[in-house]
Parts: sequence; structure tokens; C-alpha cells
Amino acid sequence: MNLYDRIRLAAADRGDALAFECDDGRVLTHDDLHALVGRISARLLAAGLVPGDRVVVQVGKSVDAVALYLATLRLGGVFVPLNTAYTAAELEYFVSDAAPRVVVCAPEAREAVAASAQGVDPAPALLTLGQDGSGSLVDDVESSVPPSTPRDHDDLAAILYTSGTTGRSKGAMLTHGNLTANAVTLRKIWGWRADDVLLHILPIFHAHGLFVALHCALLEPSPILFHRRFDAAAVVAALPRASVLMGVPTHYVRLLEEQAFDRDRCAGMRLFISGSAPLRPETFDAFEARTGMRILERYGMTEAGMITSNPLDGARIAGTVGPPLPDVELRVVGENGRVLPAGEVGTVQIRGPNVFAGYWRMPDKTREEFDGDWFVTGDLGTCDGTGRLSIVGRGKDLIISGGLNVYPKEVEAALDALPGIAESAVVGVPHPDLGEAVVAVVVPETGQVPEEAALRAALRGGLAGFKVPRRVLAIDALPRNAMGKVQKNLLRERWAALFEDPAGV
Ligand code: MCA
Ligand code: AMP
Repeated sequence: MNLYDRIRLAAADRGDALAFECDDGRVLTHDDLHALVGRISARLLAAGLVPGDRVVVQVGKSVDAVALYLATLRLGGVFVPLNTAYTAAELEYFVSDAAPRVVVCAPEAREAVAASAQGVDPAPALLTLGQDGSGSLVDDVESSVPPSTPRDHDDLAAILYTSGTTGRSKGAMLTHGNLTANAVTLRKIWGWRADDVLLHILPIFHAHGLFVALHCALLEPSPILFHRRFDAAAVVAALPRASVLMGVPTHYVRLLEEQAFDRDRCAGMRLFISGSAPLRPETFDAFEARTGMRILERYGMTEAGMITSNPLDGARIAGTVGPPLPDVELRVVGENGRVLPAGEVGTVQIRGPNVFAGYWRMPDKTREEFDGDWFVTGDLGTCDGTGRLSIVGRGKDLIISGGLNVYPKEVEAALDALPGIAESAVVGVPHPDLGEAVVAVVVPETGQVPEEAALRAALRGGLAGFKVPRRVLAIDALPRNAMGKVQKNLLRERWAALFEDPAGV
């Protein structure tokens, strides 16, 4: 079944019930939401969308953007959300790779996005959507509301770009079957209830905020308090009306910085869920001491949605991400390809109905990341005797800063292209707020060190802000092993305490 139909059906006898209450004062019932989805579907259809067509979307978080996602599903289109922080240079790659029928962007970005889409043949329709709901996407259209398009398990629902360890970003193809299987399982294992109220604080251009959070609430259906950007004080104020919150570790670190965040505020809360990056045991403990509640940590990936989860009932153990979801199989594999017993550290591999259909137009890359029918996550982990997984590191050269992925190679290439830089190495080092912060170590060409602020400013033109290194440090030569490979572990060790002193942040 088309995932949209499932969502519509879930609210069939709850049309008058609250679906969204936004922090801008907008309130929508389920009937309002689905009427909006209908109008946007008509607009997309008028733009020429047919099943299988991609809809590339780079817009601010709003209920209209959620409705745009649902309308795309409804028509059998393929939703391609993009981080709003991406620069025009970054956007160009995604638009040309996805070859969309429709591109939706903020009204003020229209010209830049039109330029990014210039090479796409046939030229996509360009529609606009402002965060306040203005724009050509929601302007009245003449055509009548189209019916929903039946979809099979294997039909694509979305492509989410994840940066590649080498070179180009890869579009992870997710099917209606993938998204539905994960949503149905999560709703069950997290004990979702009709009287739950989700406090939604995540961006909706990633799997966490778009799929995990929204699907659980919409399939119940339970109301959503919708914050368009994360503001810790606003979250604390809204908590007494909520029962479930999903966030990345940085959200929890920032909530703990709020004086007013206490046990009383959390009295109606049933579940705090964390994921997308490792939750430090210190954060878990501080959270429990302040609120009396133990955060439920789970582990996931764009290519597979949610993979493991600590239990709803039973021990939630800091530093572990729990057993695999009921319909997911997981194994830990050693360097020689041997499946490892409990207690040993190796690469986490998974298979199940949640695992994606491959990378968009990259069959070779897809093959490389599978071991038979097992998907190789690139994360290093170990299982205990009861099947609980702990993630102990990453085999892939990836930095996760505040829940956002940064691939060093992309930042190194941007740095190496700047005048005065002979070579560079980019690493993640511990950061009290972001978990890991991006730090660049550069070798100046002439021994004359380029100014740090100027280097960071130069990077900003091409790279999204969250990828720009918090610090750029000069060094005479990069440490290398006998094979000539840069020893990033030595750089990480040397600057491990860089952000320990709050003055250095
Ligand atoms: C913003 N900035 C950052 C980050 N976010 N810098 C480093 N890392 C970040 N994550 C920078 C901006 O470039 C800007 O810098 C300044 O911080 C303020 O920007 P603003 O947007 O106001 O930041 P914020 O609101 O404080 O954002 C922090 C945040 C946000 C709320 C933690 O990064 C966030 O929403 N993270 C969650 C991402 C997420 O949903 N991940 C799920 C991926 P300047 O002013 O210098 O330009 S899905 C996934 O991982 C899988 C499936 C899973 O398991 O969930
Ligand atoms: P993404 O590519 O944005 O989907 O990020 C997925 C990656 O985030 C995973 O491969 C892990 O490295 C990391 N991740 C997600 N959840 C957790 C967690 N609870 N603990 C540690 N790492 C996590």
C-alpha cells in the first residue's frame, strides 16, 4: 500500500482531531492536513509529475513542507529533501544527479536554484514555498484533487543524499516497503499511543525528523507540537503538554543547560529518545539525575532507518544502543569476513525489510557496500551475550557534528583548493555541545601561515556552515605511516582537549 494511504487511513475517523500545532500559531486538524496534501498534489500534477519522478525540496521547516512530502508520496513521486544549509554550489550537484521533474525552494532562493538546475534536461518545474506558507506551490490551482497512486513495496518513496567517503554524495533509495516496515515496527516497540503528543524539534530533511518522528505520530495518529527550529527554552516551555520527544545528543546537552528544565517539566513525558550520534554516558546520567528519566537510545542510518533500540520496558543501558529491532538481523564481522562471537569488535552488518534499495544511479557503489545480502554499515560495534549492541567507533572516515554528517574528504578538497595551503587533514575532536567538532590541520605552502579567520571565511562560500571547521590549525608536516597514509588518530589525540576549555569553543 502507498504509505500515504496508510497515514490517511489512520486518521479516517479522527478528521477533527488535532494533527499539528505549530510554534507560529497555526493549527491543523487531520482533515485540514489532508486537504492541504490534496491541494499540493493538484499543484504537483499540474507541474507534470508522474509516478517515479523526483521532487527535490530545499525549504524551511513548515507544515506545508510536511504536506509536500505526503503529496509526493500520494502521487507515487520520489521525495528528495535537502539540508537548508547547503550552498548553491552544493545544490547544483544534487539537482543534476536527481534529475527531478519538480524543484521546490524558498521564494528568496528562486534565482540561485534556477541557475543550479540549468543543466538538467528536461528542465524541471520550479515552485516556491516560504516557511510562512507563501509561494507558488500553494497558490490556488485549477485542477481537481488527484487520487492516490497505488504503490508496491519496492517502489521508491524517497532518495536521501548521504555524503560519500570518497567524492560524490550518494542518494540512498528508500522504498514504500522500507519506510512502512520501519514505521510499523517503531510504533509497536515504542508503545505509541493515541494520547501521545510528539514534540517535534528536528529538521525534516533527514530520516530522523522526516521519517522516524513523523511516521510514528501520523500512523497513530497522535498530535504533533511542531517547532520550526530548535530553541531549548521553547522546548522546556512546551514539555508539560508533550509525552514524546526525539532528538540528537546535542539537543539533550542544550536542554540540560536550561535552569528551568527539571522533573516537574517532564511530569507528563513518557519517552525521550536519542539517536543519530553517540549519547555520552555523562549526558545520560545527568539527564536521569535532573529528570528521573532514562533516555532511550537507538541506532540508525539513512540507508536503513532504525536498526537497534534500547527497550521501552527493561533496562536502558548508557553507552549501548540495544538489540536489533524485531524484524532486523544484525551480525558483527571481522576483517577476514568471519562472523564474530559476542564480545568481539567488528563491522556491523544488517539485513531486513528496512534496508534500502541501493544508491541512486550507482550500482557499483551499492555492490561495494553489501556483503551478499548483508548491508555493511561501516560502524564498529560489539554485541554482549544478550544481543545488545554497543557502537564503539566508525570504520568510515566520518565526523558527526551535532547529528549532522561531515565527510573529511569534502572539506579537505575545499581547503586544498585555497591559495597558500599545501595539504590538509580534517578530523573530528570531542566537543561539549556538538559531540564532535570539525577541525582542520593544514600545512602552509610557504611556511607563512594563512590567517585562520580568512580560511574559514573562504570555505563558507562553497560549504554548508556546519561543515566549516571550527578551528583551522597549522602544522609543518602531516604525520604519515610507512605507507604514506596520514595518521589521523595522532591528530585527534593531539587536539583531543582543544574544546575542553569553554573559552576555546
Ligand atoms: C548548526 N551549526 C552547526 C551545526 N548546526 N555547526 C556544527 N554542527 C552542527 N550540527 C552552525 C551553523 O552553521 C551556524 O554557524 C550556527 O551553528 C547556528 O546555526 P543554527 O541553525 O541556528 O544552529 P542550531 O539551531 O543551534 O542547530 C544545532 C542543532 C542542529 C539543533 C543541533 O544542528 C540540528 O538540528 N541537528 C540535528 C540534525 C539531524 O536531524 N540529524 C539526523 C540525521 P554560523 O553562524 O557560523 O554560520 S539522520 C541520522 O543520522 C540517522 C538516520 C539516525 O540515526 O537518526
Ligand atoms: P546518517 O548517515 O546521517 O544516517 O548517519 C548514520 C550514522 O550515525 C550511523 O552510521 C552511525 O555512525 C551514527 N549513529 C546513529 N545513531 C547512533 C547512535 N545511537 N550511536 C552511535 N552512532 C550513531
